Order: sequence, then C-alpha cells, then structure tokens
Amino acid sequence: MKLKINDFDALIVVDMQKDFMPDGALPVPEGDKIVPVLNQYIQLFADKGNPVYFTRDWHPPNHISFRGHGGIWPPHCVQDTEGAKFHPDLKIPLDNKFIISKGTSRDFDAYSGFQGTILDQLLKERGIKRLFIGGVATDYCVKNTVLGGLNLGYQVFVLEDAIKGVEANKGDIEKAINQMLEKGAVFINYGEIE
Ligand code: VGL
Ligand code: ZN
Repeated sequence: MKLKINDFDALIVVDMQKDFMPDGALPVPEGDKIVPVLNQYIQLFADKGNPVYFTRDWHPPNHISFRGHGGIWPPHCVQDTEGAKFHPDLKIPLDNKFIISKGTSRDFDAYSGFQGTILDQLLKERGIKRLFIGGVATDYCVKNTVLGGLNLGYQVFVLEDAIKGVEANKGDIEKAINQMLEKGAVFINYGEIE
C-alpha cells in the first residue's frame, strides 16, 4: 500500500545549488544525479497543489563558515553569484513555492533550513504536519533540516532516493542516516508514495 500525499504535506528541497554540484566550490559527489528524482517529487507535490520549499545557502562574501573567516569551508553560495544559483535542471514550480535563504548574515551559519528563517512559521500557517525532505548534503544540511523538523513536531520523511552526502570522513553519511532514524525520521522512495 502506498503512502498518500495529503493536504498537510510539504516538500522541502535542500540546497540544490551549483556550488554543491560536482563542478562547484563545495562539491557533493553525484549531487547532480538526484535532480531528476527530485523533479519527480516536485511534480507530484505541485500537481496536487502542495507547497514546495527550496532552501538555499545564501552567504555574504566574508561568512564565518569560510576558511580565513573562522570556518572550515571554501567560500560557497555567496549571495547573487553563479554558484549560489539552483541547478539549472531543477524544475522550480511557478506557484506555491517558497525560497528559504539561510546563513545570510556574516556571523551566523545555518545547516538547518529552520535556523534563522521563517520556514517553521510558513509551514505552521498552512497547517503542514508532514515534511518530505530531499537534497544535499545528507550529512550536513539535510540531516540538520530533518532533525530540526522533528524537534519542531513535524513527522518527517526522508527521500532516500533523492539525497546525496559529502562523506568528508568515512562513515559520515551512515552516521547521519542513523541519527535521523533514531530521532524518528522515516526513509521512503518515490515508488512508495502517491
Ligand atoms: C552545507 C556545508 C556548508 C550543506 C552548507 O548544504 O549541506 N554544507 N554549507
Ligand atoms: Zn554554507
């Protein structure tokens, strides 16, 4: 039996930006491979009139997460640069979609789409109860957005066929998946919903 998408479900697509793709400044291996699958999820939610939220890293040029400014990452997703744009093949709906920018001030970083944003407020306004979350990176922003959603009381489904991780250290992805499972996230694939 398939899981039926209802009116209180939202899709959250995490950080599908050029800088996180294989040729980008902070590449997630095979990050581009999940674009077609994410597009299927986007199509399904959009067709049903369900909202789709796109988070994006949107850093100032001197952001604290950058090397030389106190952080560990190469500069990435700098506001209004090419690398901060969404993957060109990502099918962003015209209606009923929301862009959530995070890590926008110099002195704060945000791995979770909920951190320092109005995402929770937007979801609650609509009565959203269940979140379907995919994107990059499994071991950073996807994980933190999933845990954030669970903490805020949402039921969270992770799109197993539409996530990719960095795996800076061996085992990072598996560890992230186990953390999400432990907190109550449910992993699903496209074929399991309708
Ligand atoms: C991310 C590292 C730094 C992510 C963002 O989107 O997972 N990772 N900034
Ligand atoms: Zn970042």
